[in-house]
Amino acid sequence: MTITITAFERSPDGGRGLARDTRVRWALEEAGLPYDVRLVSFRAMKEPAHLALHPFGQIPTYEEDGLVLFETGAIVFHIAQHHGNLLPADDHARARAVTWMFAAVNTVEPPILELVTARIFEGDKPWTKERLPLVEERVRDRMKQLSARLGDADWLDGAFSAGDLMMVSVLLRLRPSGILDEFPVLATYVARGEARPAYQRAFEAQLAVNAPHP
Ligand code: GTB
Repeated sequence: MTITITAFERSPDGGRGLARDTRVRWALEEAGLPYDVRLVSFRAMKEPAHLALHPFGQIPTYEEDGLVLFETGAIVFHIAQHHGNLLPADDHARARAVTWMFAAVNTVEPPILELVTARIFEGDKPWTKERLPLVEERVRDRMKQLSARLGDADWLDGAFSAGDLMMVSVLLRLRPSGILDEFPVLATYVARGEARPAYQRAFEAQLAVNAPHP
């Protein structure tokens, strides 16, 4: 079985873990699965060969034995279902871990992406000064709720799961705004995720792609 994923040839963050191939690499590392990476340029992403894999012309994609997947939630779920220890065996615990995966991409990630858009892509618009505080408040509301739920637990529901992998990955995107650090429970949770050896390997592999070549 050969697994191939796609990633940015040059990531805008210099390969510092923010592009979404990181979460797929992390899941593969947690599952102990070797994988190949095909690097794609922004131009190649919009060409027919890549669009055949990803209808929206994005990274990452996942190929395994004729199976082609896109959407990181679906990819991580597939990896977790078939390999490794990312989903509990108990039926109810498994359903709850999957619930956290959905919560990460469906409830927590949208306001964070809205914030990234407001800060970075719309930062120079005249209305951003008024809009930004509203967007930030929506993010803070979610963080308060998530922080209250996590409390002093290490992970969202018992042992580390694909739900935590997705949630930590989503929260990482918030760090550059400074808002993550306003919530020590969540900042510590993210740091706990980053400290996992599998995350470290994924991060280093992505960074290596983007390191300046001599
Ligand atoms: N919902 C999809 C998923 O989860 O798989 C979203 C995939 C997606 O947004 N992919 C982005 C992409 O291909 C890369 S991750 N963008 C190119 C395009 O749409 O043309 C988003 C991302 C990019 C860069 C940084 N960064 O450098 O900080 C962070 C996150």
